[in-house]
Amino acid sequence: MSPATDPYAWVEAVARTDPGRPFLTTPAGQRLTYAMLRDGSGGYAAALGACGVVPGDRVAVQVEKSPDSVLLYVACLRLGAVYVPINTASTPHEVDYVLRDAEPRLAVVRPPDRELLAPLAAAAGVGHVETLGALGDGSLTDLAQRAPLPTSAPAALAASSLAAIVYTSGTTGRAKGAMLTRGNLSSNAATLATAWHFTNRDVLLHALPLFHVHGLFAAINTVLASGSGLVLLPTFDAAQVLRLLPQATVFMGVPTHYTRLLQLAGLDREAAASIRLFVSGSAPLLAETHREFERRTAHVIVERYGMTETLMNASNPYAGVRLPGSVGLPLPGVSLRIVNGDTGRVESDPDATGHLEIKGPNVCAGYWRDEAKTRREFTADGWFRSGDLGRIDRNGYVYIVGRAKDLVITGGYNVYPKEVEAELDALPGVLESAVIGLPHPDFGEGVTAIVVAEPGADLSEAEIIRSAQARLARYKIPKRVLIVDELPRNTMGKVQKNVLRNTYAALYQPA
Ligand code: MLC
Ligand code: AMP
Repeated sequence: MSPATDPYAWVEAVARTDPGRPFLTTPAGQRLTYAMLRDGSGGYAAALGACGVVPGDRVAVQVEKSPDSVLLYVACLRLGAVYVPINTASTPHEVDYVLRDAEPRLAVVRPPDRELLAPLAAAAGVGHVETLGALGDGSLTDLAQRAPLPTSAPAALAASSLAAIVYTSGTTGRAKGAMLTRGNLSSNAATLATAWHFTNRDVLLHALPLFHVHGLFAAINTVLASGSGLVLLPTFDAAQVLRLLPQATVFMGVPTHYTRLLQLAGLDREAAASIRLFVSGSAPLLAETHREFERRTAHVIVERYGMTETLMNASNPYAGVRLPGSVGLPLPGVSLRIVNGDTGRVESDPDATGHLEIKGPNVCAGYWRDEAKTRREFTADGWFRSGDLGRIDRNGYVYIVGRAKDLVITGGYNVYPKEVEAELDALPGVLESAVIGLPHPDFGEGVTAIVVAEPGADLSEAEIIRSAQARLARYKIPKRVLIVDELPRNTMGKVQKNVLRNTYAALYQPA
């Protein structure tokens, strides 16, 4: 790992000492060395400067994954601008919320979206809207090519300065921006590079989206921290991943990636022979997937545990026992504790189940412009309340056993039922709804809505899904909507989601 401790300084250090070192390749034949990463990000940094972006300004980005989108991210690191990634599936309604909340100086969008999003951006007070296309086309690229390259090295930025705001929905249904500092990014990436034995000979096969902490920080920053390279795929396509495994040494994915790979007959020892490390995270990896993957490839997947607000917290060991069903040991420098939900006391008994709390240099600085939520989610002594229920065994292995937060994780994406219920309840003819996650063979959990119609209303599943699509990103749309006469309630009148989950547990299971 490079001695520098800043995510952009890693780039400069490798570009200076080993400029021709490969950084990124694509199946289409694009190639970037570390020198090209430095210069290309310099071009985009100059383009940002031309739009008036200065350190601390937010840059909101909703673009397709491409080498240029990586250059844009690194340009923000280089300039000290705050990168605000937006899911490419987010609807204009959802983008509007982020623009109003983050108040970016600049929004970078896909070329065809400009017409639709520019008026929203203007109404939200965003000064500039530029475009970046999947092929490196667009007005921001034009600016980057015209702007003179910076001649001096970028100023050093404090570890405490903001590097990114990543929006994550919450139990209230409104998305909140987790404020991640340069120190959060660099400490976590350096820790992962060491824990996972990255060297500059590694090549990461990158099939994750770039708008979440998994694909962006756990993957890209760990590559930067170790001066290694990556093969960048625009999306996850199981057959393509299988074909390209021989070009790589590391693969990181969500459990759905692994279950889809397992469906391919060609996944065997030979196909995975060049890989030294498979990592899974963002959602629970079923022990049976873990075992089946080992049977087919002789590789034991390293499962790890992370969150938007904390980056990576725990990982099964590189050298040592990788336990199926456990997310491993707290990463060096990260502390995890279990707190009893009734007494509020820290559990000292190994194996006691309770609320998982996290402390360390990986934990975010709080929520953007939301002190009340920041106060709620952190304890007085500075621990972050994860909202996950867990236990830690006597050997220090951490198990996620459930969630205190009402959350569905589908294919590695978080969906907060409250947000979906609010949209469904607003539809004409809907009296009330309950959104739950049910076991799903592909996505792990399938978002499912149980809906009660207003008296006399004629609701159909297809119509409800169609109406919701106008407002919510497609991964949040219920895979099924079941229309019922009433929702089960306890004596306090609270909807019993556990009863619904039990009643419909087999909904997505093959007959
Ligand atoms: C796509 N769809 C999903 C979905 N992804 N629905 C539910 N859950 C998902 N995750 C929808 C599509 O919009 C489409 O709907 C339909 O499902 C079929 O699409 P698909 O072609 O099968 O989906 P695909 O493009 O292949 O995407 C599936 C996927 C993708 C698993 C490859 O979702 C993915 O890359 N997930 C990774 C998420 C991730 O990076 N999470 C990290 C979060 S960070 P329709 O209606 O159009 O037919 C974090 C912290 C940590 O959690 O610890 O890492
Ligand atoms: P996000 O807010 O999208 O970053 O999602 C974070 C949540 O994903 C965590 O709070 C956990 O609930 C879940 N998660 C991440 N990794 C794992 C894992 N390996 N096993 C179980 N849950 C996980």
